[in-house]
Amino acid sequence: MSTATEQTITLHRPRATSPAAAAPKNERWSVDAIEALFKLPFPELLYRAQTVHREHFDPTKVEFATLLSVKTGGCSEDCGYCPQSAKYDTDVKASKLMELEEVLFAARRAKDAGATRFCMGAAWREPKDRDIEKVAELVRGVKDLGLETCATLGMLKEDHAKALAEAGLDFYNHNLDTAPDFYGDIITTRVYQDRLDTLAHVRGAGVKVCSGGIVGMGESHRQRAGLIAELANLDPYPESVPINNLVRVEGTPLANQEPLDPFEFVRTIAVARITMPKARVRLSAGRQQMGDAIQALCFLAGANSIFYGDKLLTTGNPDTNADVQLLQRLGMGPAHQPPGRT
Ligand code: SAM
Ligand code: DTB
Ligand code: SF4
Repeated sequence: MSTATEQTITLHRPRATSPAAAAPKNERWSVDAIEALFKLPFPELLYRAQTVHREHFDPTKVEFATLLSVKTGGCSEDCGYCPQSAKYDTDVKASKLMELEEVLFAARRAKDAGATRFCMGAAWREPKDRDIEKVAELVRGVKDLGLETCATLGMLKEDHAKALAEAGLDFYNHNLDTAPDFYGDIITTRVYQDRLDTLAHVRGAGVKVCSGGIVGMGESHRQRAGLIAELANLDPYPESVPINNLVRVEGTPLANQEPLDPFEFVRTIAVARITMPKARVRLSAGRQQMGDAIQALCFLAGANSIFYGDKLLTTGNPDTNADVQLLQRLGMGPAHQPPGRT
């Protein structure tokens, strides 16, 4: 068994093509090796993460992805973190799928504000045939605006993945959420293998995979390593890896969960960067509660994507001005300058 301290960092040449152009290839990671990375002294871990990051990306550039909840609340699943589950008494009101024009209005606004990717989320266990037809229409419309498209609709069957691919879907987001041995503590209405099957259907249809997880749900140190091992050992590993810090929402079973040490969150980003060198590692939910200094550390640890816009799905996110200013203060900027901006 190799430990992280023994492991040498493989240095790759920066690629000529865009980072998401080809599916990333894998090195196999043991949970032990990943746990050893987590245990490195903080400066050593960040140095390693930065070294890997710079081999593949410009460390001053951050991708902007905007989220829109196209179908909110009333979900039949019991995910313990989620304010959209019908099983919990939260402030979220259930609504039906948004109309095309409403979605396009939001997508145009996101593009004008500088987003390059538009991610549509629906509070479904899984979409039905008629839902897929409607979402395919949304995907075509958003794609026509010149944005990258992403959807997160729950479990996806093979034929549904193909239909979305044909409509022009670039990415599908479906998170593994946590380690296999902690999963049953958080969700009982579906199993880990369902998640892996969905990711296989997405890959099979030629859609790029966006998959990550949530930390701060009461998982152990080893279980955080276990989540990263599952993601890094997907072959190929995901092109996008959202790392969410639990947003504790009143009414959910995790509302009173003890917050995670913010440095442990930064470590999770660093370990994701080291084990999935070519992925976009997205600093996702929880930024509003995190403060500028921890976000800056996350960028130093290799995060190079954020959700951009003042709302995630149902909870708050820093407003776009705050994000632009934070990046300016750090001498950083968006990965793709929108037309007309300098
Ligand atoms: N219903 C679909 C599904 O579960 O795949 C799509 C939407 S679901 C809200 C997308 C992801 O948001 C979840 O997998 C979870 O990782 C993340 N999420 C939901 N609630 C969260 C919370 N309170 N804090 C952090 N992340 C959360
Ligand atoms: C992901 O990993 N995080 C986003 C996106 N994918 C869909 C969702 C975060 C949701 C946070 C809670 C809410 O706003 O409802
Ligand atoms: Fe439903 Fe998705 Fe929330 Fe789970 S995470 S309750 S599947 S909306």
